[in-house]
Amino acid sequence: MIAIEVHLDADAAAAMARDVRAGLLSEPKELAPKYFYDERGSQLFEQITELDEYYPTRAERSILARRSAEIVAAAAQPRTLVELGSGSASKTRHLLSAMRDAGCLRTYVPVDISEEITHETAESLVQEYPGLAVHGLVCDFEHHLERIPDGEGGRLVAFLGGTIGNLFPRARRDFLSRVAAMLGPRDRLLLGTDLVKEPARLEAAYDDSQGVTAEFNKNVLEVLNRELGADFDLDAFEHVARYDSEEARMDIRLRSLVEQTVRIAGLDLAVSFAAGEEMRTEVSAKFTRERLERVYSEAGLALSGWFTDEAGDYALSLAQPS
Ligand code: AVJ
Repeated sequence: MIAIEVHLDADAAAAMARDVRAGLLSEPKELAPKYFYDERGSQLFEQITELDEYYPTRAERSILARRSAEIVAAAAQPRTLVELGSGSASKTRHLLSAMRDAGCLRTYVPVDISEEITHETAESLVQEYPGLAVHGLVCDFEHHLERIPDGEGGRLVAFLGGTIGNLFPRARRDFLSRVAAMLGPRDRLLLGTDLVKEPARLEAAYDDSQGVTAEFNKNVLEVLNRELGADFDLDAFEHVARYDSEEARMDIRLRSLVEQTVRIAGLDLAVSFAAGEEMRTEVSAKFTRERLERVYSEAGLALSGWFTDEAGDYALSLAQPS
């Protein structure tokens, strides 16, 4: 009942080196948020999701806990649940249970970058859901969407957690267009998005009083020190999290506290920072229903369902090919 395919880039290390070089040489400097998530970074993100100030994970979980049956009905009783960035699938069980209760559940397709977690998740789910087939894919789903198997009887393709917010507009449109191209007429996308709200609450969610988010942000420097032999001094940078209301996104940076030169041995590169210079490490876009309708329509999708938590802080939306 379990089949797992691995499509990992042989040259992930080379891709990282290329990315980091380009980012450090660009003006302003920039690093991609995917490099946050080594083991320590993943642990720190887990801690973030438990902070009082960081509401998105709890809000999304409460929508799934309360409304999965409605979501499954609105998605026309899909037989297959595909999950992009499945991880430990902790929130997914609400959807799987609703599909089981509706009598439509056949197959779960977790797509994740971690082979170990995908195996563990598959093992537990086949025990929890007797008869469930798991067809896992270990890959970077941003690049390997085409590998996702076709499903008879409709697929629900879930992309939860608000990770879409990390993409800049062009990358977001490209990604959603490719999702649209893989969806058949019976398939639906289920997308998690954080919503626009008062800047003070947004900024608190990304600059918590315990400093966990600051540590998470700085951890990317530790990743570069280890993977690329860099000599970043984490104490020479500070965490900056600002809401950009024009672009409707959180803008997260590391600010150099002093004038300094950092050496990245693995890239054979030395990079200078001015005192006060900021390097962007992440954006996290916030949406309204209208904005999301526009984003969908630019990608060949149409919004067909809208589910928020009681406070209206976060949305899960359904979309279908238009
Ligand atoms: C995992 C991308 C959804 O943007 O809220 C949390 C990452 N960064 N705090 C987000 C994050 C700082 C998170 N996502």
